[in-house]
Amino acid sequence: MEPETYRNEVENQWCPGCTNFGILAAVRKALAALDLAPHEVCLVSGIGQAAKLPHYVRSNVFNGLHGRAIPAATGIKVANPALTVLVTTGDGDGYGEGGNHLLHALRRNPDITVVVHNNELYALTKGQGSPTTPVGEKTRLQFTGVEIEPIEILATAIVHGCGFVARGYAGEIDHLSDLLVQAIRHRGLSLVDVVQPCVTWGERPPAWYRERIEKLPADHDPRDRAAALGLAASQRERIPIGILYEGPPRLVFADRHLKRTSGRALASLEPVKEDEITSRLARFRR
Ligand SMILES: Cc1ncc(C[n+]2csc(CCOP(=O)(O)OP(=O)(O)O)c2C)c(N)n1
Ligand code: SF4
Repeated sequence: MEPETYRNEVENQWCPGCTNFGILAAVRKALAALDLAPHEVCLVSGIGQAAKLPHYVRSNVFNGLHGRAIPAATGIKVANPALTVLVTTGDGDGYGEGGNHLLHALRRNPDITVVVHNNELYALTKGQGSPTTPVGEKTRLQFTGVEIEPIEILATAIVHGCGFVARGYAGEIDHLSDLLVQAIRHRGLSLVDVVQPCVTWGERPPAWYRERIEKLPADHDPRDRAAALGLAASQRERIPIGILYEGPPRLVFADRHLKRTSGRALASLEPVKEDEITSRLARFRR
């Protein structure tokens, strides 16, 4: 496979120069590196600029409600475990509206990869503060500055024993694509937070982030929970990128279901006949 394999004809709606293009390139590159055919992949999203990414990839796509990508992705993976399932979401969609789903996905451990385009704003709705906007930052809505602390979601993921927790940068396409390859290979929930400056509404230009981004030192051990927690906290002066944490193996959500169905996934079963559904519904009505 080549990254071009995943290109389609859908017209792109992002602003010229948007750093989301870097994430799109990294996703296509990672899928090619894994030699996955488009029909073997399902990209799932909610609403937002980040959530448009699946529109621009030739693969299976499910685009649902704001913040609700994770439950859909979890269901898709349970129904058809052969699919590689990725969620692409924003910090608003994924950590705000969908924050509750992410928290419980950390408990359920579905075998999906969640890629968060973290531009520290609600960009599609014109730049309001999001759960990751720093305190004091002035936005289109918070004229005098954001007053509440940003959410520490990577630290939360580590505390919950998430098997793969990483931070990438939209401007480091090769590095990000390599992170995504490893995240997809990991069996269980993988969370990849991607620093993604918004060139239209963001307070700081990509150059501000570029100066602060630094790859994790080669001697960082991702199994070292205490070190990972230190690196996960929102950082303004140095922004470390790489695999922060790899938790111990845990039972994967779909496996619980496969145990109950003797290993048969929903996608492999014969469709239920209409009169069988009618008779089951009739039993509930009694
Ligand atoms: C239930 C609901 N609430 C609010 C909205 C309006 N809305 C659409 S996109 C969006 C913000 C998305 O922000 P984020 O997830 O950070 O993605 P970005 O656009 O920054 O990539 C909001 C609030 C909506 N579509 N549905
Ligand atoms: S508003 Fe920001 S995040 Fe959205 S497309 Fe434009 S530059 Fe990209």
